[in-house]
Amino acid sequence: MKTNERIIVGMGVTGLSCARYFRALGESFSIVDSRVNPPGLEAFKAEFPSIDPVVGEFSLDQFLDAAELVVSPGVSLQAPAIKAAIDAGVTITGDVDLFSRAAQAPIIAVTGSNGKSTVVSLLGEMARIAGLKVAVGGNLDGPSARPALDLLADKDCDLYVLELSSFQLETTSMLCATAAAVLNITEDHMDRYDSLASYSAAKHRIFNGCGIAVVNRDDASSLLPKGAVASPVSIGLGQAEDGQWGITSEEGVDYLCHGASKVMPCASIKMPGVHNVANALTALALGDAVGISVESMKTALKRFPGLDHRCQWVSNVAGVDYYNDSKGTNVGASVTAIQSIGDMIDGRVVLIAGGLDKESDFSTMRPVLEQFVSIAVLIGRDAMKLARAFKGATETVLADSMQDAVKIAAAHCLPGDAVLLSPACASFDMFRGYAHRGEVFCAAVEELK
Ligand code: UMA
Ligand code: ADP
Repeated sequence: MKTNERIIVGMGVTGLSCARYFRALGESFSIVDSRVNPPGLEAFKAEFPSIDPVVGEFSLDQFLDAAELVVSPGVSLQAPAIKAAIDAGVTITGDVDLFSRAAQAPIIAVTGSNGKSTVVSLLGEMARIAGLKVAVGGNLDGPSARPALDLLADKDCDLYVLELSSFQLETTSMLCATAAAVLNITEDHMDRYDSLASYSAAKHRIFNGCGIAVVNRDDASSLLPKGAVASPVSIGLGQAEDGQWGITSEEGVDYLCHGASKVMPCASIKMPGVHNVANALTALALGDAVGISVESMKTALKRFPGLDHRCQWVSNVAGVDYYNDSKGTNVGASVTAIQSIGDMIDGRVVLIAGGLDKESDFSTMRPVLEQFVSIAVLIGRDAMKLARAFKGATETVLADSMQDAVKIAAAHCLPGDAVLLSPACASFDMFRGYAHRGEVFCAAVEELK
């Protein structure tokens, strides 16, 4: 017989937001975490003194008895105890599902392998400039990060803008976003998925029940799966058909356009790089879908400088530009960063890459390495894996620390070249996270002066 217990699985940011949500509704729950001493334990006990968290290896019996598991994104649905509960018919949900059922304002949702944080932050700016009360959160991290359920606390909210990861979408059955986008799909988190197809299928759940689906014409894997119900609007870097978003050229000037009508010159977008032109088009398509005025969106595009650690210009030292793309944590992001920076400069790119591999295929970087990169300075636990994959495409050299990597990179530059930190790897082998890695890079660049 089931205990009819609702169990929150995970005591991270998400688990805590779920606990607060159920408490506000007066609904009972228990909470578990597979770690013996999860980082949120003390904070949880202080906030919920009457609830006894269960920590340590998941209990299969407890899960099989449960009525519902509210699973945090960091916990795989393939974990044996979770999988057994699913097979036994226990309901699985997640914070985003709970959020979508409770939200009283339109939702814009964004997923994709790369560009999510940039697009949702830009949309937040667009909505604020248009005078809307907007709440931005979800997977988005950084100083103002808020898990989805915490956004419900904002009273009289006009619009929610959510960044969603494939992990969050796995537990989201019917999001019902007013407008949703899959920006692009390239390999990421292959330590958690058995194939690119299953990772992609998780991402496409964002379109379940959605009004307007925004897809990327230039990335076939972002396109709608067969039988999807949402009406698609596409963006792409070529000419756009009626109702779609794209680029048009007139007298040598490139313009963002909506069908045949010009919106603004691409050069007026403050964020650097051609990938940010694609991000701008997606934000325009999503903003337009919820009725944000084009004038407000143009103003935001002219003002928004982009987020730190994303192709962020750091400094010019001795005629060499230094860019911090520490958030380039997968191969697709680094390929884009190399291409965007490589296209912008007269000289060559000196790449600093490496860290903790997520079972990526680094050989897919070879074409951009050949085209733009004079040397790759490799750091971190999996530096040798990158060195093997890069062999013959560009010269490589190993460095022991970020400081050494920056010094070696500087020594290989000529004026007009650029040094780009875009690791294509996670950072936790050497740093507290990508932001820490980016800060150490910026400090090392300062030391060159
Ligand atoms: N964990 C366990 N056992 C548990 C529960 C968690 O070992 O029982 C581990 C997980 O494997 C993971 C860590 O604890 O290593 C945190 O997991 P979590 O689900 O508790 O994470 P939260 O603190 O709730 O943060 C999550 C997102 N993290 C992940 O998906 C891993 C945050 O995205 C997100 O900002 C937050 O919810 C609010 O929505 C971060 C992230 O790295 C930024 N996301 C990945 C990415 O962007 O690539 C997907
Ligand atoms: P996410 O939230 O999906 O990780 P971010 O906006 O934080 O995305 O950007 C992470 C990195 O991805 C950037 O530093 C850049 O290298 C790359 N990137 C950003 N936008 C795009 C895009 N539209 N296509 C491909 N790569 C991108």
